[in-house]
Amino acid sequence: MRVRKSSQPVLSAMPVTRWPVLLLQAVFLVSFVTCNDAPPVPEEQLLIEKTSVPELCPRSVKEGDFVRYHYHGSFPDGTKFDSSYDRGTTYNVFVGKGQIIKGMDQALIGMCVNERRLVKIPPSLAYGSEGVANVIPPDAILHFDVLLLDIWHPDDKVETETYYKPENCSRTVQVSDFIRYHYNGTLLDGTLFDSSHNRMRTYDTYIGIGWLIPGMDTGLLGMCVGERRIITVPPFLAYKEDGDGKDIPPQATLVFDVVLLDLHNPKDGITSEVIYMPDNCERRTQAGDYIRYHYNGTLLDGTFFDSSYSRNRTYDTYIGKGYVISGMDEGLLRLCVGERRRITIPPHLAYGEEGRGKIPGSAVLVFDILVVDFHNPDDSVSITSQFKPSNCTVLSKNGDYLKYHYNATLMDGTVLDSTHQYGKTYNIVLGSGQVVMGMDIGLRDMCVGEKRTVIIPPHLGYGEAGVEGEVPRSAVLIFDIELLDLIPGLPDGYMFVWNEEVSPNLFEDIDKDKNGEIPLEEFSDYIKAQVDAGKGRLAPGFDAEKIIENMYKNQDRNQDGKITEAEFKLKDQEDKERHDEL
Ligand SMILES: *[C@@H]1O[C@H](CO)[C@@H](O)[C@H](O)[C@H]1NC(C)=O
Ligand SMILES: *[C@@H]1O[C@H](CO)[C@@H](O)[C@H](O)[C@H]1NC(C)=O
Ligand SMILES: *[C@@H]1O[C@H](CO)[C@@H](O)[C@H](O)[C@H]1NC(C)=O
Ligand SMILES: *[C@@H]1O[C@H](CO)[C@@H](O)[C@H](O)[C@H]1NC(C)=O
Ligand SMILES: *[C@@H]1O[C@H](CO)[C@@H](O)[C@H](O)[C@H]1NC(C)=O
Ligand SMILES: *[C@@H]1O[C@H](CO)[C@@H](O)[C@H](O)[C@H]1NC(C)=O
Ligand SMILES: [Ca+2]
Ligand SMILES: [Ca+2]
Repeated sequence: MRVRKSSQPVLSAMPVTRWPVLLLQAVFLVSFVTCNDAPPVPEEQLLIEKTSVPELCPRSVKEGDFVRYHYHGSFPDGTKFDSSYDRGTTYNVFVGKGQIIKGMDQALIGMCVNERRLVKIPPSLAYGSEGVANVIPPDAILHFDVLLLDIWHPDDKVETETYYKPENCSRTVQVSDFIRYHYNGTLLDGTLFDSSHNRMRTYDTYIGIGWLIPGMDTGLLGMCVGERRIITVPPFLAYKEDGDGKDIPPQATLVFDVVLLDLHNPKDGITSEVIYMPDNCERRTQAGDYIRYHYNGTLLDGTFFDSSYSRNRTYDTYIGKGYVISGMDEGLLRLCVGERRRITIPPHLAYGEEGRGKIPGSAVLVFDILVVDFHNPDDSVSITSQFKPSNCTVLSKNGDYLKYHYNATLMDGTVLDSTHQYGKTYNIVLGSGQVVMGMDIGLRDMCVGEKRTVIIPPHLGYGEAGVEGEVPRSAVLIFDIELLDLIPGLPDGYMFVWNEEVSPNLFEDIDKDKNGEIPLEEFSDYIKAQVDAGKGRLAPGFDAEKIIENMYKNQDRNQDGKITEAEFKLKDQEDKERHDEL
């Protein structure tokens, strides 16, 4: 067998431009023979001309291989006697087993896929002196223009070649896993027959349980998310002698370029990985708590799908009540404020086969979360004393006038407010509704000089609404408080009390000019004088003028701007019965 090497380098991409050259050679040969006017001498030797050789030739035909090829068969004068192209299907056959004429059996040896050969076969290696009735005359030399498209061998196995492996490859595909991947499927000659990209979605399937062709069922095993592989599947592990549809011919070797995007098992639960744990964690979330957290959501391959940060606010929800996907409901348990976790949720505990929005069906979700705060609707105010003076006998109670400093923060340390920045104390009458309920509670039973940390759940703070631009919705508040002054209040319901026995001649005492009636001015002067002399007390923390005015209006029964003795007595009488102001 003589193999003539092509004189020029031949580029695999240029078979078409070679074609006219071949034709010329064929014509030249024919004309040479006819010009000589000699009887055609049967050529005894097989002539092979490699007219196109691909750059890469990972495999070449050996005896026993099965091949698929196209050919154009002609006589030396160029007359066509047969062509696979006319039939639209490749010629498929085992090589070296006598299933084809000897010359072809020999000529195919050593060919690689996409190689093209012009083969000239003498009759002794073709149809001899008999020929084939009506097709091949006796002693015919046959020319075949052969293009090889496929090689495989019955002993072949699935071949996998990983060409990219991510740094972290902790979990790999096992039998019965569910996977999502992208692929480009080509025949061995490079013809694309299918691509998941054309459908704009991943291919999603169980693996190893017969949902896929056998070659893929094994070829995908052991992959990790992010890995890229070439999986070469011989036809007997793919679509066999039937092929599939119009794109996969019978007996075709298939080459899949695969990237794995997602992997889980229906038996999976969630996984929860601590990324950061604060030093102090006295309390952990439990079912029924209300939590505020930030999150970044990605798919397993790192594709971002959602983040609380993009909305500039935390995600807030009750835990364990089915308000969030079940995987998250579970993942939010046993967390500390300030903790960071990575929670990985399989689709059956997330958005299932349907997916939602940017989340594809059957996707595993990865949430990186940061716990901002949490509380329980049953929580009361938590009070921790930070400093107690040794003399802590006079304790604050409702009605007391308190002067205190505070630093207010959120649980994550965000500073909300501080009295120190205004350079003066915050002053309130305890129990009068001047501060949120939680603060009223937090300031109770405190003595001057005491320091406390008061934690206020939102239902005793600023509630679900928060304060626009200042306090987030449903936020737990932390107040560090120092009580600087306490002015005891009056008994409940009193705005003025006498410190000592009331003058028996009260009306006369107040009626300074002794004209038998008391205008507001006389009344006001008198009360203020008593307060100054320490004989009586006005409720601290309120506007004295207002209190006195109210007292006066109470006494001036007919509201004519003066109190008469009769009005005074009447009111005094009632008050003794009703325990009211004066
Ligand atoms: C790989 O995993 C390790 C440990 O979990 C982690 O520290 C590292 O950041 C990971 N690398 C990548 C590229 O994800
Ligand atoms: C498939 O082809 C597309 C488009 O050419 C390409 O982006 C992708 O990387 C290829 N490979 C896989 C595994 O999808
Ligand atoms: C979030 O806040 C940033 C900076 O304050 C602002 O630029 C952005 O528009 C806000 N985004 C939304 C969704 O409110
Ligand atoms: C979310 O991503 C942003 C930007 O990368 C990062 O600053 C933030 O810490 C992440 N949050 C969580 C909870 O992982
Ligand atoms: C404790 O303080 C109260 C009120 O300030 C005061 O009356 C009392 O004398 C103090 N007792 C001692 C032992 O200092
Ligand atoms: C508030 O914070 C400042 C600065 O840390 C500190 O000096 C002050 O004592 C704090 N006030 C209270 C009431 O805790
Ligand atoms: Ca008077
Ligand atoms: Ca009157």
